[in-house]
This record gives sequence, C-alpha cells and structure tokens, in this order.
Amino acid sequence: MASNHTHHRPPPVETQSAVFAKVAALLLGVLVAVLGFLALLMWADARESRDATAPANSTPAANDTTDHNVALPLNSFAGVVPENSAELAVAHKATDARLPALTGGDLVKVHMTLKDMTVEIAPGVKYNTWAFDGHGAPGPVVHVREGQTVEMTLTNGGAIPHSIDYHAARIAPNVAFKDVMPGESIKFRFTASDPGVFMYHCGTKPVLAHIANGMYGAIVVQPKEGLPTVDNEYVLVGSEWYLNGDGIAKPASLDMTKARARMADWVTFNGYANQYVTHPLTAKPGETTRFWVVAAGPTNNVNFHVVGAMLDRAWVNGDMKNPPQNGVQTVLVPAGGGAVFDVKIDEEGLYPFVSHAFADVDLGQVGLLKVGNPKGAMSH
Ligand SMILES: [Cu+2]
Repeated sequence: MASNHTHHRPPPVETQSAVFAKVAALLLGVLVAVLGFLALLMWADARESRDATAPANSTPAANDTTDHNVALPLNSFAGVVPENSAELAVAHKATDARLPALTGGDLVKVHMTLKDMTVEIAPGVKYNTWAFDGHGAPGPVVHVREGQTVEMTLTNGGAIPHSIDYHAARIAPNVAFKDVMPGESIKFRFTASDPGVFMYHCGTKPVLAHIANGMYGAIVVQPKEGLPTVDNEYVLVGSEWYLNGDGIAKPASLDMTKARARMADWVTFNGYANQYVTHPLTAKPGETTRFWVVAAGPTNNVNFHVVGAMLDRAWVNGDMKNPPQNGVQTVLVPAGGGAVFDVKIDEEGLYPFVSHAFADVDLGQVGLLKVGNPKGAMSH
C-alpha cells in the first residue's frame, strides 16, 4: 500500500523543476539557433540592400555614391572660389527665374531629357551633375492650369537608371515613376488636379544622390479660378550641393558622406550661388511680385523671407483651397514642399530674399529684388 501510495504520489518538487529546467534549456537552445539564423538572414539582407543602392554601372560619379568613408573631419569647400570670382559672377548668365507662360488646351505635352553634364554652381565652381538637357539643374519649370492633363515623356540620356516623380500627380508611383534605363523613355499622363507649386525629382535609389546631383525642378499649377493679378512672377527652386573637391581646377562630384551628414558646400536658388545678387530680379515701386518657391533639398528647407518687406499673401504649403496668410515675415518651405508669396513693395531699393536659416545665406542662398533704380545699385 505504501509503495502504491508512493507510486501514485506526484513526483517530488525537485524532479518537476528538473524536467522544467531541461525543457527550458532545450527551448532556449532552439531560440538561440533561430535567432542566430535570423541574424544571418538580416546580415545577408543588409548586404544585399546596400549593394542594391549602388547604381548598376560604375561610372566615376556613380562610384562616389558608394563611398562609405566616414572618417572625420569632412573637408568643407564652402565659399572656395577662384580669385577672379567677381568677374565670373558678372559674366555668368543667371537662370531666368520668370514664370513661363501657360499653354492652352486640355493636354500639355512635356518632354525632358536627362543628361550627365558639368555645370557651374558658383563663380568658377564646376560640378558633375545628373541633370536636364538644355537646362542643367534645376530642370525646366512646367506651368499648367488646374484641370489640364500633363503628358510627361522622360528620356534617359544619362549613364545609369533614372526616373521622374511628380508631387503634383495622383498616380501609382510603381508604374509612372519607375526606373528608366539609359537610352530609354517613359511616358505617362496625370491631371493637374491640385493647384500650387510642386517639386518634381528623380526617385531612383539612392534618392539622396540623385537629388543632390541636380535631378529636380518645379511645376506650377494655377488654380482654375486664378489668383489675384500681379506684376511680376518668379520661380525659385532652393537646393544644396555637397562637393568632393573645390570644383575649380576640375569639376567636383557628389560627396555622399557629406550629403548624409548634411554638410553642404553651396546652397542656391535655381542652382547657382548668389546669382540674383549679381543679377537682381526686378520690380517697379508699387508693384506686387509673386514668388513660387520650391525647396528641392535634397535635405534643406527654405525659410523664405524678404528683407525690408512683408509676405503680403502667403499660400503656405501651396495650399490654395484656403485663403492665404497675410503680412507674415518668414514662411517655412519644407524640403519636398512649395509655397507661394505675394510681396508688394512701394519704396525703391534693394530687397534681399533669403532663406532665413543664415548658414544657407552664407553658402549662397540669397538674391536681390531690385525695386526701381536705387542709387548705388549695379547697372547689370
Ligand atoms: Cu536619377
């Protein structure tokens, strides 16, 4: 009876916990094995995606984007220009900032050809861009009216895959914004259903490199019912440049490490440092000037401000379905965003327009609105 009793007695506590310990050890072993395997998979995946961010071919410019050198300090070429930079600035033909005219009809055909080209981004400073044939960086301003259909044809005349992403489009990006191989073209249509000013850019990975190399521009969509009539309309695309050399003796290319570190060498309106200081935009006293501003980045915002004036009407974020703000000093245009500003100036003078993040002014993101013919103003 006693043995029976013993037999039927539940195992002693010690035995139970020993079994539990064995099971736990076994489970732990399995867990470690599974985690180890997962870690291996993640490592392989990371390796693969890192390789995938590298462009397919190996042009020198493309190689720069795979440079994983993160040694500090990074070399800055901010403000480095040749001795004759003042003459070069005067000789440089400023990008025409005037808003191009609208075209009639329901369909607006736009054809852009991408091209690897060397451009000047500051006086005597050359840079190897991936940009737009006939324009450099930024690309051409597209100007349409709300409701018009845009038929976009993109031809890739560059050496690696590129694409075009329109922020003004409601469209499946995997179809319309897909990569276009060198020598090939893509065509797609979208209806400009939202008024404002929008960025377009290459969306091929790594996007940071493609935008930093000059693949961006602006599309203006006029609201159907129109905006108040103004006297002058200018388009300003803000962007910054990250250089692997000073670009003077030989053209600079992208320094991807500096782009990641947000360490710009030059910051510009319409692709060239200080160009509208040397060649000011113009208005007459009493006129209203409209600025269509896009911050292309790749990373920097534009904190738009006109010194000595007010933003009389500010369509913040390019929102035209609501009334504009009135009499404001500075408005943030976020990277990848746009905004529209009407500025009425009565008094003759030189009025700087800036990004009020002054590190960017220091690197070239400043221009002048010359109102009337103020004394001491440059004649050109
Ligand atoms: Cu691209």
